[in-house]
Amino acid sequence: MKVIFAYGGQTETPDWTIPLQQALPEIELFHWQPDAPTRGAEAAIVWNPPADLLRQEPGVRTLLNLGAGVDALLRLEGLSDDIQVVRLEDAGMAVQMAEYAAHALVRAAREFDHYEEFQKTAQWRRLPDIRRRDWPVGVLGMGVMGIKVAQVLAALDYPVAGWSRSAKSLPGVASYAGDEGLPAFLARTRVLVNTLPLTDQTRNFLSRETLGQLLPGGYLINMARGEHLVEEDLLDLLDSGHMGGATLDVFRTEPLPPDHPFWRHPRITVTPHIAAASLREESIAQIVRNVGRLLRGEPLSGVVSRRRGY
Ligand code: NDP
Ligand code: OXD
Repeated sequence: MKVIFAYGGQTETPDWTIPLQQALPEIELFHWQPDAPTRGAEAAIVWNPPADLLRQEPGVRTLLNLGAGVDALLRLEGLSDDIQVVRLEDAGMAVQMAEYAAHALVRAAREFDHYEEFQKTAQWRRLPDIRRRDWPVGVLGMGVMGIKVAQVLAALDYPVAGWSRSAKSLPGVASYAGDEGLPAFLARTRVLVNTLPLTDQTRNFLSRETLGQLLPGGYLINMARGEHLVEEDLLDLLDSGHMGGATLDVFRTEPLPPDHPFWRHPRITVTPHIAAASLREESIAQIVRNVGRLLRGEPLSGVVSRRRGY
């Protein structure tokens, strides 16, 4: 079986292809090259593939994504319904997402920004102790990422709830589900952590309407996709004082343009889409297992539902 490797339009990524080829001697792995003749690939291993991938290789019937989110992949030109899209499951990312959320939450709740300021003027000054019950956390999306985030924050003794399409049963984490569960979930939440996939249902989800229902002093941690957030609504809610701050890892336009107001906003922290990186060894191991299943005609793990969009 021939498999094409296309990583963000780059033609050389030996770090990944050499171990993949070594682990899978039964496949012929080749790099995508712009304007190359069709090689007859049946599967493709991709991250941000070039738009003409499927035109160049029309025989591809399986796309193995080197990331968890498949929103960009589902917009790929020529993606017919009979092509299966497969994502990475965890691959070392969930614990990093949890770490990122924990860092942002603890920094806000324990007021570490203030202590940083005090240090600049050598002030030995103690702020009032916090009460965890004043910082209830709500995790949007209780999949591979959301569950780990919720578990880690609950282990720090913050009151934690999760919201997803279907209800979950997780010790120490309250579960809210579907449209019916949303108002109560938002009304008990101060720190909202987003781990939803980007779909037609979740685009622009973080808006005046939803963020406006958070407890006063609300705080947003967006680690999922920039298109979830209506940017002007967040800025308005920060200006009005309803929201206390935000930590944002993902943006509608990446890289975030230098003149974007988020860069200089005193209560917004920006990071460059680094909440979690798929770990090379674990990712390669997952791809190898799935290609093995493909060769044996078995169902793959991590297949995306085209109907749900995740
Ligand atoms: P999963 O598919 O495992 O989980 C998705 C969760 O979202 C599920 O709990 C699902 O509910 C819930 N959900 C989906 N649609 C809705 C909806 N309309 N209403 C309510 N709940 C909904 O995804 P992952 O946890 O693996 O990844 C989540 C996202 O995290 C990725 O799509 C990606 O965008 C982002 N990500 C960002 C990274 C970064 O570095 N910034 C790194 C890795 C991922 P149910 O359980 O009922 O199906
Ligand atoms: C992913 C990401 O979806 O890094 O894996 O955002």
